[in-house]
Amino acid sequence: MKNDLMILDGEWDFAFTAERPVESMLSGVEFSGKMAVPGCFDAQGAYRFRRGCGVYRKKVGCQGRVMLEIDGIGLRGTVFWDGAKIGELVKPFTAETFVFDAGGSGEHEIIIATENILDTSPSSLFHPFYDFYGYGGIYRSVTLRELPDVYIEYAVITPVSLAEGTASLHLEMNGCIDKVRVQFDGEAPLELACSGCTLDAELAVPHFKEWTPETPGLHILKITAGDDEKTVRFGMRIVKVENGEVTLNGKAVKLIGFNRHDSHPDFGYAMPEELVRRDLELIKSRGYNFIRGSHYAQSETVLDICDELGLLVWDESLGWGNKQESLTDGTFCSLQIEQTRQMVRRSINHPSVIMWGFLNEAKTDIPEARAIVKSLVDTIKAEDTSRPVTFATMYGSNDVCLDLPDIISFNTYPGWYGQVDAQDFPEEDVLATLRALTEFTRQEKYRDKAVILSEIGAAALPGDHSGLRWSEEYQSRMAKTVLEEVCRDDRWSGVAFWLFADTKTYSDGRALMRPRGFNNKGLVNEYRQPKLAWHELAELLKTLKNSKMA
Ligand code: ADA
Repeated sequence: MKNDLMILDGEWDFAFTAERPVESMLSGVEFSGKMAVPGCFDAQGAYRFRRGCGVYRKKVGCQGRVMLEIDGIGLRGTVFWDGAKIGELVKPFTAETFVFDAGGSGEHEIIIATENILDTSPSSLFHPFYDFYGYGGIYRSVTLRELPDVYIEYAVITPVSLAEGTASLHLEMNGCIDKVRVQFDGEAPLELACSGCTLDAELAVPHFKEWTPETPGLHILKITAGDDEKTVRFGMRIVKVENGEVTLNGKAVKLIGFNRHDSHPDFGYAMPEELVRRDLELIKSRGYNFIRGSHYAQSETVLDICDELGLLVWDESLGWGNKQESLTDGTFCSLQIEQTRQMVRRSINHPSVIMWGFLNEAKTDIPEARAIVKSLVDTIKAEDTSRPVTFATMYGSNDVCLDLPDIISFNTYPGWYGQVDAQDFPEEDVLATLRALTEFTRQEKYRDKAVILSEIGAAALPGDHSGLRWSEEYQSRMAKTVLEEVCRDDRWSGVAFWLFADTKTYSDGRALMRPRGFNNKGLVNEYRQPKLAWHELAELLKTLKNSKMA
């Protein structure tokens, strides 16, 4: 078998330069420093908050045709192998794969030149106005493997029937092969005939168990194709939107949880696994069942942990408040489509992912937005018909794209924006806003769609106990009012509170609304220390738990 994975994480040689080097400049780069991979070079230490290029170098022994996987970088980058360019990285947070001839046996050199310079052009996927910090570096793992002649490019296993314990398998190989072998959970292997370079089969999963939030049982499928071997972990669960509700394994489910940035002040978007796990365990332990992965494709680490804990995930591709000039820009649209397709193909086997999303708060109140929204829905459906699709709108009933997704998701901030002078918590206004939204979705054309409150919240500065705006008490009242309403009103399939933890953003231009340079709407602060709302909301949740809360 030629499938030994080399994990290239660890210490890389590093240089910080003003410009991203092109091939001809590589020999001039002096790698005088060291940097951790994964890591954001501007999160800590000498390069903290500096903008420029972080150039990483690693030596590696291999030969022949190889697959290099870079699971996510920011904000852009170029990859060189032995001094020659092999690819560009233009989609932050997106896993990219490069297959190429590594050359003869011996030591080779990889250089990944990243940059965190903010790009304001309409085609840019990461704008300076996004409300989360634009860190640079190699955010996620880098791996390499030597490839056999025929190898498995893509393997998807989709649960078909929970009554019969069957699942469909779809395989794509780079070349033709006449049979593959599959083995569930170490049971007796099965041989399946292949026609050409793909295989589609429906299989019975031996001793199958349902994957549910309470009992997140996982299965392992080992696939052998010639000299290649791939292992896929999956869960037997079926998610649908039926009669205006999200259902999981045939039962309506109420999704209650948080938007979460995969971010930490000391690590940026390269949070160590232990810290990610601690976040997710904390959320699960308080009785929540839902995470919206705002606002970029989630890492394998996040999704693996959610699979194991039984947390339900909204996975979305990168976007934030994108304006008309981007939504109608050819390059922007094709990058959106590519990154969304890559997200789906990358994470399709994770049972925790129960919906796909894209374009958070884009300008979807204009007809010009419809083409890209429709293309993104179609792109996802072409890859995966087993999950609903959504996007979070800030336009409420003025959105003109709500017929396109399966789930209508509203971001709304009553009691926070639009009334900055009022100091007391306006409970009636908050309830009136939520009720107007659900009323709007009761009309015939939206009746079959599920509805989620995808963002709502108030900022709190730890230690402010005035009871007024910005205090912990105000934030807690907001969260509790919303939770009660979402549990009371059956039209809501769920809520993702904004926000789990305070998250690094910028203060310039928003200084009044983003004190400390953080989005302060976390129920825990950036180091995950709880605010009052964290305790009070969980206490309330215990008393409200209903039969739809998985
Ligand atoms: C929006 C946006 C979030 C965050 C939030 C806020 O809804 O989607 O990313 O910026 O507003 O805190 O204002």
